Amino acid sequence: MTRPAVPAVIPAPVSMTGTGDGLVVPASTFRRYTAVDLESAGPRTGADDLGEEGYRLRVGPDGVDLEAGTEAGLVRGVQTLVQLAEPLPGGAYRLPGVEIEDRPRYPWRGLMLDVARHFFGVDAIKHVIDIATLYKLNVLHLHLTDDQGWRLEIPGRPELTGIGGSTQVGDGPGGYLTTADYETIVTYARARHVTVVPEIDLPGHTNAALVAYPHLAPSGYRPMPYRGTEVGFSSLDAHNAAAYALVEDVVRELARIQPGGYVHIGGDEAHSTSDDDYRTFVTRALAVVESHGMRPIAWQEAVKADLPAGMPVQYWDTRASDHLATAERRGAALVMSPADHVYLDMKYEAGYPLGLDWAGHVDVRDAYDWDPAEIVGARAAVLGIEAALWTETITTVADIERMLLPRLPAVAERAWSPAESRDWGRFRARLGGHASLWDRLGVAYHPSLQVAWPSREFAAGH
Ligand code: TNX
Repeated sequence: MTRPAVPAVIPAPVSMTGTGDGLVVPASTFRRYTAVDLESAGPRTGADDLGEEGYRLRVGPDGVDLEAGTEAGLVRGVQTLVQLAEPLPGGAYRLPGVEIEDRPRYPWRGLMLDVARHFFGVDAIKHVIDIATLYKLNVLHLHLTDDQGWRLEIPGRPELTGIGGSTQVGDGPGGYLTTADYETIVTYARARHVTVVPEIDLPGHTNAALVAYPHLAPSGYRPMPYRGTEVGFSSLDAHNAAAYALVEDVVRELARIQPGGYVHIGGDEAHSTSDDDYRTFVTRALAVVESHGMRPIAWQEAVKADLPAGMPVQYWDTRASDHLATAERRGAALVMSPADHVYLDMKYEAGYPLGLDWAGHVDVRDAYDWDPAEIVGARAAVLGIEAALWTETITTVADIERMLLPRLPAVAERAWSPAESRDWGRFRARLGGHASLWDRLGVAYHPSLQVAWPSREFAAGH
């Protein structure tokens, strides 16, 4: 007897067995992307052994049985069903017989999108959420402010977006999310059990805010609209009470929209802020965040200040290992974004038309073949993994797609699947199997030579 083939589900489930006969379901069961008509999957919540996001899925000739302890678990299981469904001529789908039991390795499986360097609006962000959801990510970190633009409307602060939102890298018009836009995004994400983590980058990366409010700059610094890509020159004045009033207004609005949620206060590359001022600023900003009942997170540089115990810190700059050591020593919870593995704004290879290369090239294997345990000490508290897409060179939705695919599924597998299941040879074949899904969804991808694409013509233009 031959064993039934095991389908190419990404991230790899904890356990999956092919059981032979499956079933054929009508096309109406699947809606575009990630939705399945749950009625026909006979979903049940209340299985309390599956954790926050786990699920159990059985497909056989008699039907589909999806079980989870939570609605989030059901949503994750539905993504597996979407990936299992193989289109048949005529519009129906074939589901293979399988038994799956699955749950994530890490509770934080994120993607950061920079909407400050180039602005992307509601539709583009929803599309990114769809792609992230397909690979069972649960955090969308939005980098909302930087030197080149301020992208979130704040009540009572029309200059932030009216002036600060009018620039971007290059000569485009910029743009910003209204509060209503932002709430639409949060609601759309929440329905998919994805948490939006807004980042307001402080005290550096603030030139756009300073153009709106020049009096918040340290003396001697005259803010001018900035459309370049070099950073590290801007800072809010840590000794100006009005700077903290700005932080207060922003955090109050974020707390109104997502009570009890995260606020990412940035903290990276504040090269023009003295260490003393940095500590002063970050400490006060953290106090503002906490006073509104919100949960702070920051980039790794924030370990230079005193952080509340257990506060998550996002590790990105592999050149600064002292930050990592300090974070570990202090018992910080780490969100792992090592640039040489998960910075999806890095070029795939020399000459790739999009992206940067300061952290080297990141091809699919770099994104897949690593583990947090190889970077941090055994006792470090790893909260999860987050890919990052900075947009200095990214101007269209198709650019975003080509940078995310096929690398984001690789990062997602690192974040969800058991460390022991890591197997590059098998992964590159499973990943190749997803090209037909991307084609069906009309999503562009980079046909990296590292991936074992099924024998098919490389369609020109991918
Ligand atoms: C570093 S990562 C930055 C960003 C850039 C990115 C480009 C981080 C916290 N700061 O400002 O966009 O490199 O790769």
